Amino acid sequence: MSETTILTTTALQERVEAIFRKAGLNVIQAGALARVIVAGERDACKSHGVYRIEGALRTVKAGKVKPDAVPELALEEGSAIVKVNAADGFANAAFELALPKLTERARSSGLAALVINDCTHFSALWPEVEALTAEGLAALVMCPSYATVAPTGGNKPLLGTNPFAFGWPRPGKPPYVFDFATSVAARGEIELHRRAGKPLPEGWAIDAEGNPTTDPEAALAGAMLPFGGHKGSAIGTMIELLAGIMIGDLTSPEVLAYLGTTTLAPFHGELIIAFSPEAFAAGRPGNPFARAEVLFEAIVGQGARLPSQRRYVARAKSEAEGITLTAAEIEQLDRLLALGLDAVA
Ligand code: NDP
Ligand code: PYC
Repeated sequence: MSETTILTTTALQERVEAIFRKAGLNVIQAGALARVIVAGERDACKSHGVYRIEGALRTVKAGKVKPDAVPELALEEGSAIVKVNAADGFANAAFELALPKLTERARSSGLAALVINDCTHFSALWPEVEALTAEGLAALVMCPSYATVAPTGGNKPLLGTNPFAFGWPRPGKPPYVFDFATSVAARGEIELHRRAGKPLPEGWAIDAEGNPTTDPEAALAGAMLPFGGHKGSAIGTMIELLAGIMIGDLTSPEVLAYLGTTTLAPFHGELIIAFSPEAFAAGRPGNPFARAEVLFEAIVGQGARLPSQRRYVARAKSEAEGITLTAAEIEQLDRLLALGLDAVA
């Protein structure tokens, strides 16, 4: 068995933050990015954990994200739309800045939306969702990525892997959260298969000629497929419309044209909608949280599991025992810390 190292979340946070600081990120960008990457690793979401650091640094080095960006909040009195401009920095710092206002407005109006513009977003969406469920709010989060997915019936990359996430608060329990790419799998999973020299499961991708493939290289050169056929294709398209065109930001094909590559983290916008279940249910019978518990119990009662349960189990283990990293991952962290941007091509 290869050697492994166990780190506490605090120790990993310090290491990842130090890597980003060495690469020239300011305190708010470095802190926010490290928090989502460490959370991914802690929750056993390898496709959005420490493996993503290199891509973030590559994007900084290519000049496609501003490492010292200071996001700016734009508030219109009485509006349910909170806007934050990430100022060409990472989305995560902009989200952290805008979260209190989004929460306040969702509570006072029952519903509020946060628009993040001009941001680079490469992380999972559940950190945003969980920040809102922790405030007793339900949440929907979505963003485009870059054109890598063929629409159902088509054979060329057009839509992004466009992640879509939802959360519902559960008093005294971890929230109900799902978070998935609208492609069969996240692109990060294809890259992890390529690195491990493993074939892809059938049905994930087509090659550049439009033929089904299980070869990760051929899939990266061809196109990924939407989940659920025409249904995933339609949801992916909706995300381009709502979290791209509607908020005046880039769609996935525009992102790819702007970056010219999928090896850098995508630059676009993000849409976050927060709901107060109490405000929506006011005047109707039953407590929405208690009624939701009946539904969750019925799901689990059939032997099904709730989404995010795997993550919560992994989180509890990481919190109790620390986060296990392979020797190769530790070596990579050391290299990135020692060399900064010189470590990436
Ligand atoms: P998965 O298919 O691994 O998981 C999707 C969701 O389904 C998770 O909430 C998962 O919970 C849940 N789930 C999985 N299996 C079951 C089951 N048997 N029963 C009930 N629930 C289940 O996710 P993807 O590979 O599609 O996406 C991975 C991540 O990639 C996401 O976090 C997404 O945000 C991110 N991503 C980010 C992009 C970006 O541009 N920023 C682009 C695309 C993806 P659990 O985790 O507990 O297994
Ligand atoms: O895993 O599909 C993905 C992805 C694209 C951009 C960030 N993550």
